Amino acid sequence: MHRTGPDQGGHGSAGRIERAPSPVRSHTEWDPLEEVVVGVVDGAAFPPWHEAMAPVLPEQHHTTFRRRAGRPFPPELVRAAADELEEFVRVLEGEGVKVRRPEPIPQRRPYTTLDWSSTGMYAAMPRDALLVVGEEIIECPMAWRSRYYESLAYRPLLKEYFHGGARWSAGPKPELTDEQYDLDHADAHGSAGGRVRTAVTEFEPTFDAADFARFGRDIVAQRSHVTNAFGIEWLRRHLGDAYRIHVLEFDDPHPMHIDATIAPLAPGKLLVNPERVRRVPDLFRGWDVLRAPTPVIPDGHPLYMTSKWINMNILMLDEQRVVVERQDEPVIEAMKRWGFTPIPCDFRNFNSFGGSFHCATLDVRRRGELESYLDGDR
Ligand code: DAV
Repeated sequence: MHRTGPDQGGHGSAGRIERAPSPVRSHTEWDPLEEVVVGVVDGAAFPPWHEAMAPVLPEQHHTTFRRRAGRPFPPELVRAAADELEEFVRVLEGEGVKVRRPEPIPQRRPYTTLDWSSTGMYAAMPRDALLVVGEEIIECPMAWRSRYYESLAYRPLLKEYFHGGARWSAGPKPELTDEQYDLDHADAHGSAGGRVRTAVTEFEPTFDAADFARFGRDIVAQRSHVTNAFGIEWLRRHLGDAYRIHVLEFDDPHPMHIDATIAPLAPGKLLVNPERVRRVPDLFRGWDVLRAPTPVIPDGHPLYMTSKWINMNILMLDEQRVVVERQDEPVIEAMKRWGFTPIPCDFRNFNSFGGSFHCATLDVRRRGELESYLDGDR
């Protein structure tokens, strides 16, 4: 394969400056990270209750969500999570990564469409709202009404990246009318093994970026309670022939976001959730499959929106360095055993908001070229 390195086509740094590359450029989850967006928890609020959220929120927190709908997350938790985000930013900067932050927008101000009204949630998880594929950054047509305007917090960055040469696009803005939801999803609960009946219908395309994992020319996707087949097909056609989207199904009765189910660590190295990946898909033939250690997050610690498998939601800084939760000894030890260099950072309070290091970030730029890494399907 012909490889075009950043230094080719010119002599020394002068040549590089003449061909200023797009500020957005990322093909994988593991190439060397140069610039990243880290979310914020400022103004984070419980969204208004909507039945489409029921299949993914842990059942023990449903009453909390119903009771506190539209109200702020507990201020002490917001403060603790914000402190952890600051530590995370320092860790990333210390490793030479340029960190950008969204501009907080009002989350509790009501908005309406022709059909419904809602308030927002937060700008904590850029991984959900925005998808970077190569030099393009895509605003996702998210399925939750409370996330309808979430990408506005990133607009100053999106405009800057566009002016710098990035491609900027957005999925078709969904109406999110009642036809978008299958609210009679009683059998969506606990149907591991069978096909999960999801909370979203095929009325219009919806997807969250976190339902896609990038492996160069191959992108691995899942259908979920927020990502429908229509959304995946829209993305497939939008990206064109340079990419292959593979839709996989896992043993997960509550699918929403693929990044606590599989996590590519480096070429040929895949971290998997041992409960959800019972049989490794043929696509990964020849890859080392590493099983995430059993989570150690105590039962008393509130995880409002995720399972404890958020322990495997790590961020690769390159094929070696990986940011891991400081208290998660088993993950730290496993990473060392597998030959990686874990960089610990406190993040447990942030975890309560529904994600960890991968969710809280969006890699804007990683060094590296567009290549193929998955040959198992050919
Ligand atoms: O528990 O699998 C992880 C990702 C949330 N953004 C879970 C959800």
